[in-house]
Amino acid sequence: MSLSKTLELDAGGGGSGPSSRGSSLVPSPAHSANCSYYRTRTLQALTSEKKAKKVRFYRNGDRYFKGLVYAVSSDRFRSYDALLMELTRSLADNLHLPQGVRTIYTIDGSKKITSMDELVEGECYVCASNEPYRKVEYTKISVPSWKPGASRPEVREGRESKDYIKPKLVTVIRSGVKPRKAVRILLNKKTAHSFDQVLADITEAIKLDSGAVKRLYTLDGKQLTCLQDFFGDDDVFMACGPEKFRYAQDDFVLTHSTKTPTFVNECRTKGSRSAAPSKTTTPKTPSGSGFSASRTPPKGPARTKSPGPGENQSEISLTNHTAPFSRKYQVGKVIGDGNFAVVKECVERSTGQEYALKIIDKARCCGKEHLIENEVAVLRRVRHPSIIQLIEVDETPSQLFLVMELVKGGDLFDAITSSTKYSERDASAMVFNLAGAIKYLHRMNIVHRDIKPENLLVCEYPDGTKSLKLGDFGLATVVEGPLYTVCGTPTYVAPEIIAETGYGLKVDIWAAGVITYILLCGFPPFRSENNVQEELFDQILRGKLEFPSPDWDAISLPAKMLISQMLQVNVDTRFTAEEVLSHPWVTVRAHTRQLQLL
Ligand code: PIT
Repeated sequence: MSLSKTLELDAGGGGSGPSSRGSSLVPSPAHSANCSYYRTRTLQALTSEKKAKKVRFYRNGDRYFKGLVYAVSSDRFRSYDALLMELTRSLADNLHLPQGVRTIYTIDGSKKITSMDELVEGECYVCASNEPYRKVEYTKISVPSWKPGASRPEVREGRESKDYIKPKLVTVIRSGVKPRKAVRILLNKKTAHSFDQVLADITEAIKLDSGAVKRLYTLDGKQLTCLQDFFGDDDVFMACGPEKFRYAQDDFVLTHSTKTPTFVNECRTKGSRSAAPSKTTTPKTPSGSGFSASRTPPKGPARTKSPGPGENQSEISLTNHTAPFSRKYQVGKVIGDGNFAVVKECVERSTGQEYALKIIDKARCCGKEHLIENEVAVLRRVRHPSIIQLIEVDETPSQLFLVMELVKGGDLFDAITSSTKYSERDASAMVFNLAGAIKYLHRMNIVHRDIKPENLLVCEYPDGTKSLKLGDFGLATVVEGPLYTVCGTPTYVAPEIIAETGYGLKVDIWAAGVITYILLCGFPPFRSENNVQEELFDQILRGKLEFPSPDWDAISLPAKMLISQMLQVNVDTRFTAEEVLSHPWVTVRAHTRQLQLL
């Protein structure tokens, strides 16, 4: 499930789209819609290095911007596309890179970077939209003293833009033998000035037996090296003195996924002595305690648990905000991630029932709150066999938790990459599921706006049959009039979105048409051979559909007819979801599948 490959740009047309801010339509080599699109991602996934590379990014032609340092790793950015999105989020605004970060140049402009693997530890790069590289003495704007071997970290952060600092409550646990101390610290622009100062504050708070806190690690063993590392996906850290960090993941098995230190034995608050829960095991809690056990999506706004006594966030607090959640669920491995969310497997302790848990980092979706609100509001309203079901919602001051139905077969993107194309029967069954989900949404006037293979999960049944479930409602919204917000993913984006003439429900049918085409031949209908987004958009606007030989020679005429109807540039002649569902290519095969199942 993709959580990050989505683009949004307000066209500023006074439309009724949810965003009124300019952001960016971000292209990506991975979405450039040429035939190597799928292979690109797979190769990247295979070769990308796990270890983070510290690199600095400048803005093309910007003489005053001192650059932003990122620790780039395949853990942090699932793809090059996700990195471009993140850079867009941090570097682009109405003035700078208004079309988002689309190209990364080497510092001298001699080469374009096309994958994360090409980034070199300690090097500087220049981010551009589509314009050519502009020569500026970038490295003289800011001396890159953060390079490997540079002495102290204070310089490396002193002059950086600190835009990434958003209020965030972190938990720091003393490493070493149990019982361990843990403290909770609020980081924000007032409390976090430099990496060293935060280390000193943590030292003061946690008082390691071995003296000062020298190093901090995430629970999966990655060392924090700069202030920005506090503001990533992790919010629980291990603090070490000069001694060697002993990484014992099993120590955290019960809790580390929810990032909840229920193994904490001893806590300190500022100005108070320790007062600690004295359990090292996860407490057994009656099911439902502190949490709705209902499978019915709760009505009304997401519940917010207001801080109780002693939970003043400006102090180091004893309170563990996620405790009720981790008592109810055991959280497991990551099954998807993105810019400001991660999806993990989880198990309801009382029933053994497995779910998917989407954890949204509130600090990182600053300015995008309307999208999260839309997502939750829409998810709460929907219930359909071809749509991922929301089970319940909870939140802490820093995170939002969406417990959802678990689908274990991966997403259609991965399925396509491993099997290239499908039989007409399989493809038709998938279109049947997808069109069913769309019909249901459209009846409620909900437009998904980001239908693509990454957002379709594959359900595998014991008899070997498969079906699709639609997820990621991050861009979904209720249609009350023409929408103008430019969003989606280039390969699947409908012409009326690009034309900015106002769009509605039928953009989902267009995307479904693109997916149907890909399912049958393995490549998208509208492509730019040179990876140029303008070229791709031009193809989409023209809507000239071809079924090139030999790939399409063996495909039936009804399949081609249906795709042609779904990919009509003219919205009025484009099929509705109902028309797709009653098309012979779908009904015949759907019936066949039903028979197979009997
Ligand atoms: C799964 C398995 C998986 C991902 C998901 C569910 C995610 C689903 C999802 C994500 C959203 C959303 C709705 C559903 O709005 O790998 O069972 O962002």
